[in-house]
Amino acid sequence: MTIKLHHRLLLTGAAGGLGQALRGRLKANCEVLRLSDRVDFGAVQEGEELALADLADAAAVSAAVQGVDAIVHLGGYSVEGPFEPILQANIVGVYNLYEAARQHGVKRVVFASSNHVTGFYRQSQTLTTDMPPRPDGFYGVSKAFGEDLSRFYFDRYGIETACVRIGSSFPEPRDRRMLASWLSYDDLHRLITACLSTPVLGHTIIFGMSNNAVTWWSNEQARHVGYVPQDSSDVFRDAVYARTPAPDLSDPAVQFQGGGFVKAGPFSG
Ligand code: NAI
Ligand code: 15L
Repeated sequence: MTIKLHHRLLLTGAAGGLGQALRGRLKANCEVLRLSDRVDFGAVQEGEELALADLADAAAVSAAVQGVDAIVHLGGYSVEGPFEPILQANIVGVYNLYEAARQHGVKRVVFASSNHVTGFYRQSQTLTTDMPPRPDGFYGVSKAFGEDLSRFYFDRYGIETACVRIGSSFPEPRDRRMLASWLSYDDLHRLITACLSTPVLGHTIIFGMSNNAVTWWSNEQARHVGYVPQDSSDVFRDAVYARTPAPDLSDPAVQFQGGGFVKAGPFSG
């Protein structure tokens, strides 16, 4: 059973894929779940409230943050793409969120970072959380900005953040790459719960992955979070191999951890 440590919890990006997956699960963590996105998603249920906000709109973000005890920040541009919308959603947006947290005294944030912060490391490497970012596009750069900004707000204002470098969180791994990067929805919820409940979080980077046999990432430096994954991509391995072609080892999408993101674009227009 999850202990309800928070009275009111804010979930941004609530209308997205992970937001919808977490909406029901996070009700176990709080008395009131405040759902935010820039798109409407219909009626709220018991124990929920709605705060529509575009992340680029500082006043709307401030109103969404006011009165909450902690934030799970999933909202944003979630793939590689042109710089301008990434700038607004992920760079201006994360600044607006942390300024609102500072002004309203919110002391803990779980930030949905991404494996694309380190997408230009090779699939033959094992990363620790203190290795330098090697973003694989504008999207990865924007998440690296969020990680740095949250570290500044911790050092200066004491706002604790877990930067969860989510791998690939979908119902099942879609290809061979995701056998390494997969994070089940239940493990994502376990990870967020651990980040919200560990006594001292500090500013922590943690890879968001299930207990997959093939892995590129070590969470050895984030043991204080207490995240213990229960699921594994291994049960999907045979089916994934059966439906996908053998990898072309000369393809950058196969060589690098970021997969297809490393060759997306250019988006300069
Ligand atoms: P998604 O694209 O399905 O959901 C993102 C949500 O953010 C959408 O509902 C969208 O309306 C909202 N949003 C976009 N721009 C906004 C803005 N300017 N203002 C307010 N809301 C805005 O993405 P998904 O898969 O649910 O991912 C959630 C978060 O986790 C994202 O930040 C993504 O970068 C991150 N992530 C997800 C991974 C995955 O495997 N699903 C992997 C790594 C990171
Ligand atoms: C991400 O950061 C994206 O948000 C998600 O849609 C997937 O593409 C994931 O990375 C991945 O690397 O599989």
